[in-house]
Amino acid sequence: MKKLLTVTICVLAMASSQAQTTLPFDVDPVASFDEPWAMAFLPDGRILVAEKKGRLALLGQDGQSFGSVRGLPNVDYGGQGGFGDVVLHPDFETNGYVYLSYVEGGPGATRGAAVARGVLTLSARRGVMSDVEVVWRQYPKVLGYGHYGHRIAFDEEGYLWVSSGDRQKFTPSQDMQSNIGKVVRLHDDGSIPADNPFVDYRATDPRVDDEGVYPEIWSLGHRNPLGMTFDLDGQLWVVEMGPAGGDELNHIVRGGNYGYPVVSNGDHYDGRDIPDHDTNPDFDEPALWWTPVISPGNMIAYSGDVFSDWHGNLLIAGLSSRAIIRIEVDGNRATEVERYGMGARIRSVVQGPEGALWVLEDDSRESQGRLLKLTPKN
Ligand SMILES: [Ca+2]
Ligand SMILES: [Ca+2]
Repeated sequence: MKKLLTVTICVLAMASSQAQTTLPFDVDPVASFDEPWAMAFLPDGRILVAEKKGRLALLGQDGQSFGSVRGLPNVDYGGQGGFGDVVLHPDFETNGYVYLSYVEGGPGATRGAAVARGVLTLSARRGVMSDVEVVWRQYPKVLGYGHYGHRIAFDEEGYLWVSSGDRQKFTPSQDMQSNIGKVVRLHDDGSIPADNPFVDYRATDPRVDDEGVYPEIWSLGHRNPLGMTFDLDGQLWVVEMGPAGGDELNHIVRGGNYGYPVVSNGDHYDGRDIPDHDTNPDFDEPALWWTPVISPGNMIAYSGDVFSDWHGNLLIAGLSSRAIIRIEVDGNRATEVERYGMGARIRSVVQGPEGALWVLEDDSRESQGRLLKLTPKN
C-alpha cells in the first residue's frame, strides 16, 4: 500500500510539473544581476550575491544596493566557471569569515576550483574583505571550462565541506590521486581531519605527486555536484547533474562511491551507453534520479515555519526544469512531492531570515538573473 501511494504521489507530482498550476506563493522581484550564481544572508539582514564574472554584490532586502564588496580574489571567468559559492562561517558574528569558491588559472591554460576565506568587514555603506587565503584547491588543474561543482557547506560541528565536479574528465572521479569528482571534508582552515575515511590510503605509484589529496576525500564517483546541504537530522545530501539523463540526488555516506563514470542512469551525450546503477551493486545508488533531467542549481533544507508544510524538506533550484523541486526525506529515502514551475531557469534558492524563500534566476537568453522573494499566498 505504501509503495502504491508513493507511485501515485510521483505521478501526481509529474502531472503537476507539466500543468500550469497556481503557485502557493507570491513572487516579488527585488533586483537583478549579471550572471548571479549564489547568495547568502548576513546577520544584519543584508544579502551577498555572487556573480560569475567575479563581483560580490551587497544589497538590502528592499533591493537597495551597497555596491560591490572589495578585496576579492581574482576570478578566472569563462564557460561554466567564475565566481561560485558564498557561505558564512557558522561563527561569522565573532570571526567575520566568509568562504568563497571560484575558478583560478594554473600553468598552461589549466584551471580549477578553489575555496578561499577572508574576513568581511561591513559598514552601513559597504563591505570589504581582508586576509583572504586559499584553504582548498581542485587537484590537478586541467584544461576546460566545465563541471567545477564547488559548492560549500558547513555541518553542525563546524567542518567545511566542498563538492568537487569531474571537470568533464570522467575517470578522475574514481581516481584517489585526484580530488576531482569528490566530496571533501576539511577543518575550517582547510586542514584535514584525522578521522576522515581515507587518511590511511597511500598512492600505489610512489612517483605520483599527489599533494596528499586523498585524506581530504569523504566520497567519490561524483559528476557535477552543484547542490549540497545537510538536512535537519544532520544527514548530508548532494544533488548532481547527470550526463544525458540520470540527474541524481545522493544520500552521502562516509567513504561512499557514487559510481561515475562507471555507472549512471544516464548515458554519454554521444549516445554511448553507461551501464545503469542497478547493474553494479559495488556502487551507492542514488536516493532519487531524474530522466528527463531537472538540471540542479543548488539545494537547501528548509528549516523555516512560514511555509509550514515544507519544514524539513529539501528544495532544489532547477535550471532546465525551470522549477523549484520539493523533496521529502525520510532517513536515507527521498521522494519528490511537488514541483513549482517558475517560468525561468532557477540558479539558486535560499531561505531568508524570516523563513521566506529567496530565489536567483539564471541569467541567460531565457532568464533575466532576477532576485525574487517568495512568500506564501494568504
Ligand atoms: Ca551515481
Ligand atoms: Ca545508463
